Amino acid sequence: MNKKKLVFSGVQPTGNLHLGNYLGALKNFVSLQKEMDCIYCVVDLHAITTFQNPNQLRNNVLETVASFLATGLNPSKSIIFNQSAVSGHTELAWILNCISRIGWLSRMTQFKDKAGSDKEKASVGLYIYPNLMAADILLYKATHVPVGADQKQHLELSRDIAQKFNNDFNCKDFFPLPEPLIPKNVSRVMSLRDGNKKMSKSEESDYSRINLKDSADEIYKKIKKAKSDSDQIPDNLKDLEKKPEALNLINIYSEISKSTLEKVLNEMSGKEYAFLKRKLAELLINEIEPVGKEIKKLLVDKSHLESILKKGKEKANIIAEENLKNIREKVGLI
Ligand code: AQP
Repeated sequence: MNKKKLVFSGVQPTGNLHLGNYLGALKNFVSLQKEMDCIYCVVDLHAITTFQNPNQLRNNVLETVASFLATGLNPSKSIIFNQSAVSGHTELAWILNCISRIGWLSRMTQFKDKAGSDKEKASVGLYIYPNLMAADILLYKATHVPVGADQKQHLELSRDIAQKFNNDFNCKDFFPLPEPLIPKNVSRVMSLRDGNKKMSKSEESDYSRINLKDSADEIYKKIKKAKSDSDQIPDNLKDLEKKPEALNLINIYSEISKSTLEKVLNEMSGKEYAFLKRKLAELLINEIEPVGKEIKKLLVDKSHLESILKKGKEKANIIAEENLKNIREKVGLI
């Protein structure tokens, strides 16, 4: 770990990873691993901010590691571990709880979405989750954080917390201000059932998302049933933007086919949605089915996945402890 730039990102083990996680985060994780030192974390402590069945959680942690490997992360290049295995995350989170402001947290839109209408019943953990996320990043003094657009606000909060720490303890540049790396084209993959909601693991309907473990048949059926309309595909972006579900399908198509939105609109305009859906299903099956097969293969050998987490934890802990020593000193903790 001698290069200056350092990437950190996390994924919650809250269920099957899906096309949104893949296009919004995992693909970026893999390409960054070629250029920079990277730390990728299965953020199990974030997952428990909403109730998780313990056995299910254990399985989901291993499945998330399998998904990391199946999409191309290499544990000898990147550090892969689970958050709860490195206690520095919670120690720094406490310190940052004392830096972060209630007013800042109360502006976080994800809390409002996840807590729903009865906020009094949401866990305190869900409310202070963005402070733990800041600790995850700052514990390693990470400079770059690849995330989907839904995490942009939390990243901005991490920057505010880092800046306030540096000011409060008079240590300019102690924490770098982490930069979000958000994919340009598909920063937010939307639900296949509602083009105004993001694709999400916790959405009730499995038809709202393409899971990385879905079979060719499931992918085909889900795309076929994806919400669209009986009109023809428009020939310009302005009209397309009035149809969020169609825009989502076209966005996914252009990303997977590595084509621009304009080119895709040229190819598709005037055609029925059934035509787009058939072509999109083919592309997705080509890209996602091999990943799903690899995840299933990797899950057969759980001890291999556990050993990756163990080695990753040891490497992560060395960096975390070194940084924590300096952080404690700055704060005045003996
Ligand atoms: N729909 C999405 N489009 C683009 N990027 C997405 N990400 C998640 N959904 C989309 C990105 O994937 C990374 C890991 O996300 P996460 O699993 O840690 O948490 P999340 O954003 O809360 O994802 P889900 O699927 O919605 O999980 P649940 O339902 O458990 O809350 C992040 O970089 C995220 O931006």
